[in-house]
Amino acid sequence: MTQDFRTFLEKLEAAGELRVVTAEVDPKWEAGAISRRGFDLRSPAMLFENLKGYARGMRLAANFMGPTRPVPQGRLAIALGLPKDTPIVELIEETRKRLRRRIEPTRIDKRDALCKQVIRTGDQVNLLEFPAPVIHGTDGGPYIGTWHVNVTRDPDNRIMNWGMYRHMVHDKTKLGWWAAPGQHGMAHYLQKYCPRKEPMPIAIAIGTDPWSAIIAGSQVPRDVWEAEVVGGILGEPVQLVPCETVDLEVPAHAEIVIEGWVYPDERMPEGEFGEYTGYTSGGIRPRPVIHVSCITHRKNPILTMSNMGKPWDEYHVMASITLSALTANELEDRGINFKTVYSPPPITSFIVSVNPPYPRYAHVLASALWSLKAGIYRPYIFIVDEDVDVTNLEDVFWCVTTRLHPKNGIDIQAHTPATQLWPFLDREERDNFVGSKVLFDATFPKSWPESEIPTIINFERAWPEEIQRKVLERWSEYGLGK
Ligand SMILES: Cc1cc2nc3c(=O)[nH]c(=O)nc-3n(C[C@H](O)[C@H](O)[C@H](O)COP(=O)(O)O)c2cc1C
Ligand SMILES: [Mn+2]
Repeated sequence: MTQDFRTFLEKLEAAGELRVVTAEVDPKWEAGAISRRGFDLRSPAMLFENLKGYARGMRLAANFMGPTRPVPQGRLAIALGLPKDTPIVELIEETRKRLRRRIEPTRIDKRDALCKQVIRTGDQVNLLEFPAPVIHGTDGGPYIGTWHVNVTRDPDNRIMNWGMYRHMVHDKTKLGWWAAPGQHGMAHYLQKYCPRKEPMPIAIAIGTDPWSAIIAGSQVPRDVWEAEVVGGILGEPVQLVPCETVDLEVPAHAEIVIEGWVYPDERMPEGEFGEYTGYTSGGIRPRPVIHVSCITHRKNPILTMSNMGKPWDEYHVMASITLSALTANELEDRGINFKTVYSPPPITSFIVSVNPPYPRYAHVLASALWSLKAGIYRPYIFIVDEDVDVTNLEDVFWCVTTRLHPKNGIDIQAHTPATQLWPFLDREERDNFVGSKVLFDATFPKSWPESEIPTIINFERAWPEEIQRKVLERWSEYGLGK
């Protein structure tokens, strides 16, 4: 099976989850608005084939990770090879299992790499050939990179890293870039290139198999090469091919590969951009620049876009599963007790169910969570008792608004790291990357004797077992339906 984006589109089509749009669509605003409306209606994924102002053969895919019914993460389930209606908890468990497996990538010959069907270097480089969408009506420009694999390399240990950071098009040969502090790509690697006064090589692989992009956009721990994680998820080695102008490797069958260099001290204004929090992201600011040295692509390339905003969007669909799974595995590795972890959209929180082994255990969980790379940017933590289904937000809200002691159950941590994207930050906090975090402990206190814990009034708990059994057995007799 070819590891590529088109194979995934075929799977979506087979499941009735894709439509080819042949009507002319303007990549400026119109495509974004169609896609956003599609989220609201839970419409199929979209492949736009006729883009206003662009050559025939240039295509744009949207909503391929958009929300579905009845389970929002149905397209991620399809990417896992599971039924579309697989429950959220099962998706997290399956992802946890596959994340534990690592398979080394293989290298294939350049002649066999579909991403090399067309190669443009030097004067031939022109980013404006591609139908980069101006997605939201509030965006500062066209974004060619909103769903892809960013490849960079640690200059010290030479380990390659995959991430996903948004890319605005500045002009024919320059891209913008935004990365939160704490991500490898910028804060970690670029900082290492600064004192050396050397440019940092970078490659952007757009339109890969779905898992390469999903894992690139997930908070995989530092120095774990995402290519090996993707191999584990797919159950086969990821196929890589070397770039043309930078010493990096990319998924061989990507639709489009952009290669380039980041000069440590250069900045250009980047933004505004609609973000996964469901808001604009806090303005136009000077941010790093990529000088493109080469573009390679498949014939009739498909540009992929994500359309972030108020839940649901693609980031919510994938990260609600991968963030939850990565975090659960890390807690398990540290020997921390918990039942289920879920990061619901807009993935600014964790909800954890647990039977606390001793009083104030919620603090152990919160400190562990906030110390994880996957936890730095989750400012809200909700700890609930084991009976609560963390993927059912009505259940969670019931618990939080009944068991959370308004004074004793809330703990605030001030002066913590923050991303500029948090809508609640004031200007000074945003400029200094400083914020606060809060723990809501909605478990009944472990210090209470059993007899003082209120009994839950639901079918399973408030009636004797023999009555429950009797009612279930006689249900059809009552004439109340199945
Ligand atoms: C669609 C999508 C867009 C994203 N855009 C950005 C971005 O612009 N900047 C950023 O810092 N993180 C962004 N992220 C999150 C990072 O990809 C994620 O934190 C990942 O861990 C980064 O990889 P790294 O840890 O190897 O640096 C995005 C994620 C997704 C799924
Ligand atoms: Mn990484």
